[in-house]
Amino acid sequence: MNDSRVQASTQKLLELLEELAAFTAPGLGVTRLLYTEEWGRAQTFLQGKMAGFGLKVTTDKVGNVFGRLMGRSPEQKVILTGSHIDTVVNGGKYDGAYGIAAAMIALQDLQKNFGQPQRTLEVVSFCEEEGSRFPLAYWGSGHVTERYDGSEAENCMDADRISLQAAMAAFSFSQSVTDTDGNISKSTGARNDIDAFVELHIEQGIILETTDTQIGVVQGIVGQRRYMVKVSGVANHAGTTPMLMRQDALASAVEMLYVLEGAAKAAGAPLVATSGKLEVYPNTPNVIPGEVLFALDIRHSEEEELECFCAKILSLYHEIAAERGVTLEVIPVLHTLPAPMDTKLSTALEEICLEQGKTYRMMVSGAGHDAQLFAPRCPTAMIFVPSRAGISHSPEEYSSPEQLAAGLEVLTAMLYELAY
Ligand code: HGY
Ligand code: MN
Ligand code: MN
Repeated sequence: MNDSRVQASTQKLLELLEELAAFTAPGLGVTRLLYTEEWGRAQTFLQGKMAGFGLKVTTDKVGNVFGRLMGRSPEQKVILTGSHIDTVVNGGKYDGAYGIAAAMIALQDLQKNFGQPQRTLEVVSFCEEEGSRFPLAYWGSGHVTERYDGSEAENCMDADRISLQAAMAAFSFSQSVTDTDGNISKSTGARNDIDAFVELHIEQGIILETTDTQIGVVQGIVGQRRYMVKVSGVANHAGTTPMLMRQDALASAVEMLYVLEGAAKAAGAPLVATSGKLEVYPNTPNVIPGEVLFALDIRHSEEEELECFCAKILSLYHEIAAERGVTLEVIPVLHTLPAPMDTKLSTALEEICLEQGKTYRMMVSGAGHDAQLFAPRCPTAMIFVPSRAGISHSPEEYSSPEQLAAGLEVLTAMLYELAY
């Protein structure tokens, strides 16, 4: 595309990102959790925007929003592109939103510059990917790819004991998504009419910046295991209980988390492990904690390594619990397999970068993405742009207009190749 066109598209992209960032709960950065009021306003805004772009807008049972640019051959399966609209708490304005906004601009530019595509192109705003509000993740792409059928919603509670089912019921979504045969898709929102999925996303790491590279062509996405670990001891008086007679749930959890860090460092890259959430009960200064709930997020590019590390760490936790006279309950929350991207699509992305004179590198994603649920079902590709200082899941998340524009150009060229 010539410079003035690139500038115009980039300007629209930046405006769209600012508009989406305004749909947030109060506080630092962007907080847009599944089925909250700000989440609903963002999805409603996107439906209006997609319709304004001339796309055929539909939603499904869980509130995924789709914008379709019909192809001349409607009998052929769809080329899907997009990302997730939800964020972490106090997150940035690019994680997820960038992939949706850029996909919308790309479809608009393609239609304007090349007319109707041969194959139907569709942009999706997945309702949820992060797992920030409810103890499960990929609720949006998980329905499209049949990981979930909706029955999981009933017993899945947020921190305020609101069920996913009740939160979802506060929003009414039509089930008007139809597949290429004109059939209404199964009530679960599963789609069997998708021939390829392409996701544009910020890297959320520091490799592209430190190697001064414009584009990351993702070869694979790491596998991920998330758990909630409940340590139950005995709440007691902080002043009168002798040290040797305590069953201190927090001291036990602290030892477990210290062990986690040491074991992850000993295992070495690409294994990573974090505990980003910890709740103490009764959380009162002069009471020995009776119960602690903490999260585990463990990742690796090899499933066997991940399996082995998790088994080892949980067995260590049981030993610590036994020594300290506390009880342990480990609740699995998430298990996603490592996902290789499609080599043909990755090669096509390399060629596009070469044609456009963009620096690029093949890389593995340490972050999980909706793309990893599509990889086992259809050819799937991911494109990264740099994150400043590698920061993400933070109000400091930032990618420059030039970096965002470069990703948009590569995505547009990829979609052109797939659909025209
Ligand atoms: O946690 C992740 O890897 C992603 O940002 N949801
Ligand atoms: Mn993301
Ligand atoms: Mn994220």
